[in-house]
Amino acid sequence: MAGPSEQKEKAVKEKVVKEKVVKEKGATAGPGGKKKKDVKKETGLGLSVKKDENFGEWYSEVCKHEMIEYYDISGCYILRPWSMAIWEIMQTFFDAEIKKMKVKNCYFPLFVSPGVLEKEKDHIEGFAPEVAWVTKSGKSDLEVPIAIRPTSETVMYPYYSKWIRGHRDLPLKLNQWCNVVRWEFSNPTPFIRSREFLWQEGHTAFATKEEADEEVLQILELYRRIYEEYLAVPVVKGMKSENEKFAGGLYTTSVEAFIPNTGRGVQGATSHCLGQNFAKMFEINYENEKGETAMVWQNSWAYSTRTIGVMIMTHGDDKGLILPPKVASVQVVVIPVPYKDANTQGIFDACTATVSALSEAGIRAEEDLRDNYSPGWKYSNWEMKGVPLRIEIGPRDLENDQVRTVRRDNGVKADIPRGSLVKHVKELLEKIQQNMYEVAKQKREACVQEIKTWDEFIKALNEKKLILAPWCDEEEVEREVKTRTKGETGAAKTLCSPFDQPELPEGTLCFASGKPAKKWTYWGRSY
Ligand code: 87F
Repeated sequence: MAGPSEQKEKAVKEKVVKEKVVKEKGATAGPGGKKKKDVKKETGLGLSVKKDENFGEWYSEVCKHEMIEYYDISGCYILRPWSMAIWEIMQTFFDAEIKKMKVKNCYFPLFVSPGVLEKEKDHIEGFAPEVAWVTKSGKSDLEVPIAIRPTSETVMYPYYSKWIRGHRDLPLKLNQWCNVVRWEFSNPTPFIRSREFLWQEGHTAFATKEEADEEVLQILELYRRIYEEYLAVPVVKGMKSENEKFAGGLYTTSVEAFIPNTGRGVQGATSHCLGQNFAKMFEINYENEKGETAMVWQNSWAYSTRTIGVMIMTHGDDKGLILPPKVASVQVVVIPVPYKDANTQGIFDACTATVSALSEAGIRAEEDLRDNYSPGWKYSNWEMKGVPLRIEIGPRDLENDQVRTVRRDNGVKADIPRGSLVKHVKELLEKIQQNMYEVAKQKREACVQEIKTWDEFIKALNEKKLILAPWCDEEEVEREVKTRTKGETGAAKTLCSPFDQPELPEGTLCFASGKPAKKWTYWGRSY
């Protein structure tokens, strides 16, 4: 029988063809080679597809305005300032929070020597086909090829072993902000599945399991806050199944999001308790208070630029992106609406004064005074880019000492007096943030389907539901469900068992095996 790594190699070969197709779709024609559709796109007026009609194409188009640029290596994307700014805002939040927890930042090299990578053979086996290697320098072969980190356990833990000697060296809490490379072969998708991505990886070591357990949940809560408070995306906190957990660890917790349009779950971030598995492998021992040799308990945790993809998929509409105010690099765009014989300079000055007042109050505002575009064109362009609030200033607004606000999330317009500009704009931005979360949550709730039987499960799966099912929690049963649901669009699997468990009445049976159910678990296809 083929081992996991052989199976993956086979899958790899099969998918190369697919990959080429994706690449062609992603690439835009160069100068002189523009297709009609591309020219239309470049005017910035409107998307060529609707979110409900062709989600994949819609997503790709939305990303191109101006979050990412496709690159000439499949699965790699350029993060443009519009998306990088979002990453930086989340980074500022998370970095400050982990520093409060006494986590320190560090940086380890990008390269891994084959020896160390081999060391944790067992858990690396399934991942091996995704590891990228450097085999040459210039034209000559390297004596020993070196791997590019897909994650940094093997890079870091040899040094944990060196640095941790006595109980006073614990806890050791390190984090690094870096890029990692996983040579994925399944359908690359900007932000969601790319071959190189940015993340933070936290790696901590403790004397006791209790301390490790506590940190796992503290970090998970920060991940929930990134999604819910910053990206306005509702997530479920829960425990991964034995099949879906990080194989090298003890248990894996995650935040899971759901994309109603595709009916797919998406793992938002993971916080693992590694137990003592890596401590054994890398001999991370220390002398405890009693003078005995003891092994550390470890955790690792990460979130990546995937967060941005989940946000785009959740909120975007037929006009383009919708950015939650808390992560938008431009929260308010101010657009002059001059008329032929109106006081154009007065309007421009009012725009500049508005931006100054907002900026001074800590609101990220910009004016668009370009004279080569009409106001209407600018409206669409900034809508496409997802700016949460637009302010228009025309002759009538100048006369009435007011500005016109237009919300990106629901299109609602309001005239507000310039005298209380800052107060009103702050309130509006908070309302937009709140409303985006509420709307996303309602849409997700509408997709949740509680089921009890196999038939109900299959029906709900076909209806793209987020399935909540009583489960016996047996690995073999999850594997069977995967086999039985295999098809074009991928198999169904567990997403997580929510920490917040609904009541499970005595005698409830597993939907798949008919054995007594142990817990409620979310199931679905996933990214
Ligand atoms: C791909 C290639 C090689 C995921 C891989 O989740 C190894 C791996 O170990 C691999 N893809 N993983 C699991 C990563 C686990 C863990 N690492 C630290 C995290 C959080 C941060």
